[in-house]
Amino acid sequence: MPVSKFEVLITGQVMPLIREGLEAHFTVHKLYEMTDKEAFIASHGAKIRGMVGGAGHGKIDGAFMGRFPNLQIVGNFGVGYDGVDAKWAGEHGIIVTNTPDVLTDEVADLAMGLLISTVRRLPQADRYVRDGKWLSQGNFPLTGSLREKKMGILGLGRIGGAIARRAEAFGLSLAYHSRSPKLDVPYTYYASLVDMARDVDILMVIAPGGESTRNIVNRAVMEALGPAGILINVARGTLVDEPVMVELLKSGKLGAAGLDVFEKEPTVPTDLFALENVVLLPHVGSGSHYTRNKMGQLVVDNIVQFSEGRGPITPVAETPWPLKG
Ligand code: A2R
Repeated sequence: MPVSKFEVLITGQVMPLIREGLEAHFTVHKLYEMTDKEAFIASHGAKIRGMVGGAGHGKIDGAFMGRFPNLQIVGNFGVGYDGVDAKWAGEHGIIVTNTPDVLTDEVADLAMGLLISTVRRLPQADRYVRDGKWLSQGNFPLTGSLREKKMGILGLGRIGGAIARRAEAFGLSLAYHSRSPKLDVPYTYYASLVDMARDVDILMVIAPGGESTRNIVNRAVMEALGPAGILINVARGTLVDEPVMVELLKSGKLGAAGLDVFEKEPTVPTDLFALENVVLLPHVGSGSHYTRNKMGQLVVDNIVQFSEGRGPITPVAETPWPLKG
């Protein structure tokens, strides 16, 4: 039974844990099930105080949030919240929450798995067995190695730090690039991404998406990484200039890539399908039952706690709690 007049809109499909968790506390409206969404917004928009984004809805931008005059909080499923205009929200007194920390180790595990898969060609080796080539063509070709390699991490935040700790255990030398140097880590800081790319064997991308990082991994960076270089992206497709990456992978000017994210998901550049020097994953970084449940619960808990006047648990940087002004 709903226990408050705090009404919540879910814009697209979400996991049942989120929908049921919200329904236990609030009157919940599912925009994605409505045939006449415009009519609903016109008649009920003013009642909506909480919002949760969902698959297939697209960006929750200022124009959309502005149609809900009493909107107070938007819950984002994921640590990356480039799908919500948090700056606009902050300027209009709306809190945005994300799901940091609970997915850090899962994404870091995936990043290391993708790195090893790319260097040691595990998916290619699996295909080799399934295609009967072990029998018909003999042993699988030798691969690259992680031994004596240096990895540069773009974005040494929560997840980048967790990847670095794992990489240390694998014996990799480490460097990083972020907006500012971290005082408490022993890794080499590069103020210039292209300089770091020139000095490392592996570039691990794990910084936020959005306009400030769009195409930060550009032609100069990928050419600096070079023909033996390995690019791993577990952040957002927008950080890498995708057409240039495809061109460099095809021509051999970039050695290999392991990609969990793409610019226009779920569309992946089809040129990549024919390349043997890439490993492609369908954005599964946090995609375990365990971690997705933790993320979903945090989405619910943020809105419940906020509705009870106790403030959000994990507001994003652009909408600190309590809101200023
Ligand atoms: O602000 P800094 O100096 O602490 O650096 C952050 C870095 N970063 C950037 N580095 C270079 N150029 C930029 N324009 C830039 N903007 C941010 O990314 C920090 O080292 C890192 C982000 O760390 P966290 O905020 O702790 O994020 P977390 O939880 O590690 O997740 C990273 C991303 C998400 O935004 C999703 O897109 C993806 O991983 O799943």
